[in-house]
Amino acid sequence: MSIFSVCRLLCILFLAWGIVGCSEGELALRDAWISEAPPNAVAQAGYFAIDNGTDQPRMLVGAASTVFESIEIHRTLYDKGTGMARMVHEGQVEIAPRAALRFEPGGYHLMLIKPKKVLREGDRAPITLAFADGSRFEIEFVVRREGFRF
Ligand SMILES: [Cu+2]
Repeated sequence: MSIFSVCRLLCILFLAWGIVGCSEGELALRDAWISEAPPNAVAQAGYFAIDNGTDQPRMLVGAASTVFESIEIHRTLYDKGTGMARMVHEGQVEIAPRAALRFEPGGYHLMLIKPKKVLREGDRAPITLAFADGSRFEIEFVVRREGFRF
């Protein structure tokens, strides 16, 4: 078993326990969860936090999973005039050096499109995050019932 796969295994275990995050090359992922959706929903949202412990910006450029037909990076924006929310499809998101970025309801989210199975509270889904430098991180998202929103 390579060092990488040991790290990845620990990462998946730790995220499953919800105790600590995962760190590979000083990029740490934590608090990965998916909002439970109504049975016929064509999309739901995934959230997580990234800590960039390096001196270089890191660019998240995509995500994929065997559990969803496709995944897009979205951001929810509010029109101050109307109070209406709308979602914007972001091609990429930069995580600044020595900074953290949180994907959370009402902000950045992974738009998880066409789930291939119904995910219930407590279920887990692996999602691979892809970065501009070619690195990829697979992490397990845990389904939570926290109100269906983006
Ligand atoms: Cu969205």
